Amino acid sequence: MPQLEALVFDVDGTLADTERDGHRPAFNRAFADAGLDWHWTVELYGELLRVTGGKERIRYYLNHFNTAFAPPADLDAFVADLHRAKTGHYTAMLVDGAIPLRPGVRRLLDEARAAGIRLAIATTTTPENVTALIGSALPDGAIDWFDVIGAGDIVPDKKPAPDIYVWVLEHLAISAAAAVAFEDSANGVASAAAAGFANIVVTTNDYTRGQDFTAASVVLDALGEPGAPADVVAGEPPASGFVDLDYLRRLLAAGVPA
Ligand code: XBP
Ligand code: MG
Repeated sequence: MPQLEALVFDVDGTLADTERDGHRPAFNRAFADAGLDWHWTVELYGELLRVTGGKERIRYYLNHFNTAFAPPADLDAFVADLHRAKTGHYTAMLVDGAIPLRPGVRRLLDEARAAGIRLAIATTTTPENVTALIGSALPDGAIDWFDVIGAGDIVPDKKPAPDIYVWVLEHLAISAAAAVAFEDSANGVASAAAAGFANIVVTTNDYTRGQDFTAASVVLDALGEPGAPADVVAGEPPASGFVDLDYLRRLLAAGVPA
């Protein structure tokens, strides 16, 4: 039976609720800077989240929601410039510590580190955004808690493609059977499952609740904390009320989706 060796975390929506009040306003500020009258509302952004990757999301918006816009000759450079400005706004926002980690995340990171379980990140977001969030929400030097950080354009195809999880597993030099993936979205679950993960813990949020999480081991509203148990949507509830290493080891032993 495989031993638990690593926890692999998605970032946006999983480590922290970054989309609605972080990435979305950062996109809007970049649009305003560029003199564009585009505005991504909370509702529209929910539609746009169907596509992962900020540059890909801008193109998806133009192709499906703003077809009247006459694109400049060099669309790649235009999108890249907008996205660079957006990353600047987003990381500046995080310097102020504006977006905390989700409940239970810090507790689980601490428990894993104390037990010698390795930590990794598999995300679609830009690497600077990961550094900024970790720097803002965790103690100095916490970026080094993570052995492997797979982010952004490091792989050709973003989630739901398996590329980023495959890349992280290769760099951890372990098999998917010895790891647990933490996700918040159907795109993320599809990516991890296609990379071979059987152990996938989903914590939903306002944008992802109700998505298809068939390939997940368990679906909860949060990781939970002592005294603040998680609500379990599908799968075996943690006996303690919150996701801890003991629960994750049981998942690994069971090895079957919810
Ligand atoms: C995250 C994303 C990212 C962020 C924005 O998806 O899709 O695009 O929304 O960051 P996941 P960038 O949580 O599944 O990894 O603008 O840097 O792409
Ligand atoms: Mg996510």
